[in-house]
Amino acid sequence: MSDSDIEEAELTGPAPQPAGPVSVIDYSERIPNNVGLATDRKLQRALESWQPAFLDWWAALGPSLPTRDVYLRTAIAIGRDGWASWARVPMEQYRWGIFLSERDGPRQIGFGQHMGEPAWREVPGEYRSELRRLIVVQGDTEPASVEQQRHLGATAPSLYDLRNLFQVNVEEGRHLWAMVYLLHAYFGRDGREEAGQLLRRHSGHPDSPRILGAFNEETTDWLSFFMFTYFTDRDGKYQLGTLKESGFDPLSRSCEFMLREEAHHMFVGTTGVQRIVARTAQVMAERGTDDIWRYGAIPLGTVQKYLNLQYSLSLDLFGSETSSNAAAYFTAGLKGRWMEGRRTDDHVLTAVTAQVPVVAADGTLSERTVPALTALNLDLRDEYVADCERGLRKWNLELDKAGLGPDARLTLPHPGFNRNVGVFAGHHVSPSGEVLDEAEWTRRAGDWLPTADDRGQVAGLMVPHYEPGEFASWLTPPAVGINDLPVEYDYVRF
Ligand code: BYC
Ligand code: FE
Ligand code: FE
Repeated sequence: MSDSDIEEAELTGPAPQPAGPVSVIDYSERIPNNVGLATDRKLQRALESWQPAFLDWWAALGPSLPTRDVYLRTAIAIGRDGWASWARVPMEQYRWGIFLSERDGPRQIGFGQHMGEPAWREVPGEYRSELRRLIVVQGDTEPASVEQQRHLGATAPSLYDLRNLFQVNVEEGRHLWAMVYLLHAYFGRDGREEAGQLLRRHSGHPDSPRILGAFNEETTDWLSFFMFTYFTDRDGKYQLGTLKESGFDPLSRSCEFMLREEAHHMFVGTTGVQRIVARTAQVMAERGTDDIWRYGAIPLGTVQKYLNLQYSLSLDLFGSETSSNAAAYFTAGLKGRWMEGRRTDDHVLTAVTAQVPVVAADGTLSERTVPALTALNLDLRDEYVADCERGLRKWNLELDKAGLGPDARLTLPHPGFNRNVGVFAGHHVSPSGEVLDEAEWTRRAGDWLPTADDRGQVAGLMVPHYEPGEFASWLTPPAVGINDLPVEYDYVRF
């Protein structure tokens, strides 16, 4: 890190900011916030130049379906009512705000070598580049998902679902703002440079792709979207959960606030897949066959293939099972564990070991012992997998309820299946955990992952349903509408 970096860090230090001249723009109106934007000239200048670039990006790579307005929840203040203000909003007028969760009192770092010290209100010089890296990686995923989902509006199964898609999209846009705020307020010139780059990398771009693998994949259709919000947004939930523990207090508080919004994204995924499975189960039971394309429903085998793909892509997002990066982040107090406060160990982990998987040259799977600090990516992944299982139980209940036999079940594939990151990368592992040779993998991959043909069949069902109360044939209507409104409300107007 250069001296000018340190200088900038000091210059751009945190609140309390000196009261500047009263601005001509009403910042709390245009950019709702609780970070003192109205009196922070430096931050205003940075955001004033970034905001037009953001709006250009939103127009070019945000939702492509033209609409008049959408029934949206907007965070306009931090309190109980303010964070969920409901209204019909033209999407380009959505107010992307900047919010930090509020704290009762001073907070202490809860893990690592700085355990017990007061949480940092500015960036410690020695951790500047690691913190910036974590914030950039987090920030990069948010606009990436908007890009991946941009064309889904054209084939929405209902206005209710269309509205949920747009709600997720604007909130991912706000999550980008949350990370850009941190870069602008705490990282000086290189923070501003990174904030610009977040709008210049694009999902799937051959020359400047998004940073993490899953965010360069196509979200081809609504089955893929619901799997994405279930599995990939859930990685977001878990990663934000670890950053919420961070010793860098502004990051911790940003992530805590983002997690509130993330709950809705989890809801969209869980209930979206559940409604598909419910329809599938119903049609399978009625027709006595699992070949149900011709009845306008999605066969369970196809649902399983999409699940296999999105789950394995999402497991890659946790990084390698053993990672010196993860150990360093934890020891430095930058990134904690899931529910760090509820763990009963010493929160330092220097004297503990953990088991991680290994694949031998002959394909045998076993485990080896490593320092627990280096196995923290796996620790988080294990928490995530247990959470994923909970949704699967709900989905399988739909199959149970329809009276289908024990073979009609969705399952999570083996963690080694279809992996590109970590110990399983470079090996071919079947969903049941057998290590296969190249030839056998090639022969069977189409049984486990969506083929062009599967995607084509799914695409055939993706026709838009824009009449209020109308739903596509391949999923059931939701049990209730949004914010106590009826299911048949016109959540989106054209
Ligand atoms: N693709 O040491 P390793 C969300 C890189 S989702 C490509 O094992 P580490 C959202 C890695 O960066 C949550 N590259 O990894 C969801 C490293 O590169 P460098 C996003 C990958 O650092 C839906 C190298 O490989 N937030 O919010 O321990 C919609 C060695 O890896 C991948 C975060 O991820 C991959 N999948 O852990 C909207 C939190 N995996 O550094 C939003 C911040 C690894 O050698 N990020 N690599 O150049 C982190 O904590 C860590 O960067 C990771 C990786 C957990 C991602
Ligand atoms: Fe997000
Ligand atoms: Fe999300």
